Amino acid sequence: MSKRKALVTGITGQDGSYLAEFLLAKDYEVIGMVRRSSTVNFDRIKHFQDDVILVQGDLLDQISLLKIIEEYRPHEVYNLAAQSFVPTSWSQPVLTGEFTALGVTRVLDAIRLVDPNIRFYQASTSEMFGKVQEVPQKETTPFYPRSPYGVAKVYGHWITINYRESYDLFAASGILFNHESPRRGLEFVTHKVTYGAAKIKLGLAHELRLGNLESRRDWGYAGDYVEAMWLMLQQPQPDDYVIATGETHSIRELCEVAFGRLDLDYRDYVIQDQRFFRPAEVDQLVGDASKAKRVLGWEPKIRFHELIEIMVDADMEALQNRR
Ligand code: NAP
Ligand code: G4F
Repeated sequence: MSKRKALVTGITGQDGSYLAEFLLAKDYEVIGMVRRSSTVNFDRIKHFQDDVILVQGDLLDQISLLKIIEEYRPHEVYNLAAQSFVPTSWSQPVLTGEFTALGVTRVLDAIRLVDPNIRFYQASTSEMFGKVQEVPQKETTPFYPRSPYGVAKVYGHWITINYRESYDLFAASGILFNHESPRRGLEFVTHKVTYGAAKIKLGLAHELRLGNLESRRDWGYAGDYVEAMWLMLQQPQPDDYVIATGETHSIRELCEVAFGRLDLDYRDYVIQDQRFFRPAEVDQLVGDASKAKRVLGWEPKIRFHELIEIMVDADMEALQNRR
């Protein structure tokens, strides 16, 4: 029997790298779409780079998407590419809309034109709930996005549902709450804190400047969450699912755990800085993933404390190896 083929946009990102590893372990042929850049940014995928096919394409370029899908004829397409950093969405709102909103339509149109039997996964987000209308948030909770990023993702979510209903595509939207790992970008708060704490422990920094310490997030482990993406595309019918741990913690608690792992008191080092506050904040997110548990049989394995400790330990090791 020939191998199943999956196209992953955003393969160089945190989730793309874990998903590609997961699919390779399931014996998929993995095609990863990468943007051309003047220097390679394959840090997260270099350990399996030779096991996947990397092809150049961009969410801004319809022809590149059409050509890739036409040439490789994947059975499944995972659209993970996006401008994913919330603060950048205020400084580059139009570009964020082009990548994160319209980019989804470009991928869906390419699928519709080449082969409507291809199964499609859209990387939606708890940021769509924004100023939350219900606690905890589930699939039926109304959206109230609080950033240009959140607004763009609401478009991506609804165009996925619209193409499912208009063209009968197998298109699923995963509403994933924050998920982290040692491969998380350094600008996101978990990694900023774990890396910052490790640098302070090693005498490489003396303070850590952060924004709002009171906002709360439902943080899970990226390695667990990519399995849920795959499960969504193995169902008899396409649908939308919340993926979350059901626990919520503040940035202050995150600091306590990360610095505590290194026997440090975060209050001696963390400074609040207006530069890192947002024009509009999402104060609290906590998800109800009971539908994913019931239908997909999915549950998170790694919880908040363990996750943060894994990240601190990985940062300590990486910084020590660099010395
Ligand atoms: P990430 O680390 O920021 O990765 C984003 C990926 O998108 C990178 O591979 C990036 O390529 C690629 N990309 C950006 N613009 C592109 C374009 N115009 N054309 C082609 N590729 C482009 O994000 P992540 O944390 O892995 O998240 C994956 C997806 O899940 C994103 O859509 C994100 O919005 C969504 N999401 C994430 C979370 C979370 O907590 N991590 C939660 C919910 C939803 P370069 O390497 O070239 O920049
Ligand atoms: O880590 P963050 O930047 O993640 P945010 O905004 O929740 O977005 C992430 O999760 C979403 C899922 O809900 C994804 F869709 C999105 O792509 C991304 O992966 O910020 C988390 C919280 C915010 O309340 C922020 O105000 O941390 C607060 N924070 C406090 N100080 C900070 C900082 N965030 C950052 N990045 N840097 C700070 O210094």
